[in-house]
Amino acid sequence: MPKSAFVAIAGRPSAGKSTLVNALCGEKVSIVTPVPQTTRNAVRGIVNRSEGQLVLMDTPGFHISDKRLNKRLRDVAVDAFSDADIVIYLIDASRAVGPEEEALAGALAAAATRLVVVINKVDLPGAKVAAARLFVAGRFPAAPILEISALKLQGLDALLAALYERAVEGPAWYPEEYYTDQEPAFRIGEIIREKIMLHTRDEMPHAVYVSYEDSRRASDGSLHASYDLVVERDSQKGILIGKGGSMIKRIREEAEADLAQIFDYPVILKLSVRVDPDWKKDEKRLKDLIF
Ligand SMILES: Nc1nc2c(ncn2[C@@H]2O[C@H](COP(=O)(O)OP(=O)(O)OP(=O)(O)O)[C@@H](O)[C@H]2O)c(=O)[nH]1
Ligand SMILES: [Mg+2]
Repeated sequence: MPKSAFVAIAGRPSAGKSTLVNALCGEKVSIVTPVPQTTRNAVRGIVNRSEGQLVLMDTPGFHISDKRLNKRLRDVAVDAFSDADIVIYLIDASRAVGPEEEALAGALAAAATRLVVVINKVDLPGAKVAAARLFVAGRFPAAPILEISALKLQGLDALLAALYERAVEGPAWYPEEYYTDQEPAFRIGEIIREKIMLHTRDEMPHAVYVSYEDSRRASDGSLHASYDLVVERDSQKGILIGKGGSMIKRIREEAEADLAQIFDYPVILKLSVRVDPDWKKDEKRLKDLIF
């Protein structure tokens, strides 16, 4: 009888959670940038093997802040840890353990019996693996500790073996050919957001949301999709458009190139920029965007 499990991935911003989901699924499921708090949703990636099905739940990086957006991101992450059968606690060995790690470990106390601790970025020369081990051994003495590099695909077979060992017999939740359950409109919006974050990371990585407007299939099979890039201020609108439209063109072209790898039909984007100074203050909007 095959096994199945929901596996949430917990970690500080930029710990490598989305990189790990993509590495385990072998596909670009979740966007990755060097900017902390890139992921805003509990994005699901699905691993299908002869042992059974793992549904991986990527989560927003756990960050302590009173801002509405951060609170919403934290709620989404904590909900995912609470619901999961197994929780991967991903620790970034390239950074020192600090108050944020302490707070996350505190939030994971309720999941202590379901934890698999994974120390990431061991490929980096300055990786503080011993310090990370000491930290978790003090807090979660019964949890297994594995070492990986999600980027260099090291240690992933041992991690999968540990996850399948903990999964229980049960039905697959998704058809075997699925590696994610995201709707195309959401996925396309995320790829656009990734390009925005990569190219405007110093100016406004968190000021933007990407709003799906509409789409249609052309007779040649291509998908024509319109998105609004919503920013908080006029000055940000200028940055996003760039000189003579150069920035928005670059974002569109790079997103279309990625989408050509993901979908088996061409995706043609129409991007517009608009300003909404209050989008982050609107509780309902945040709930619609961050889930
Ligand atoms: N050297 C190295 N870099 C890594 C590794 N895993 C992830 N990274 C890098 O760390 C950065 C953040 O990776 P993400 O996967 O976006 O991290 P995340 O935890 O999803 O971040 P948030 O969504 O912001 O919480 C990116 O620049 C990755 O390339 C690793 O194993 N080794
Ligand atoms: Mg992420």
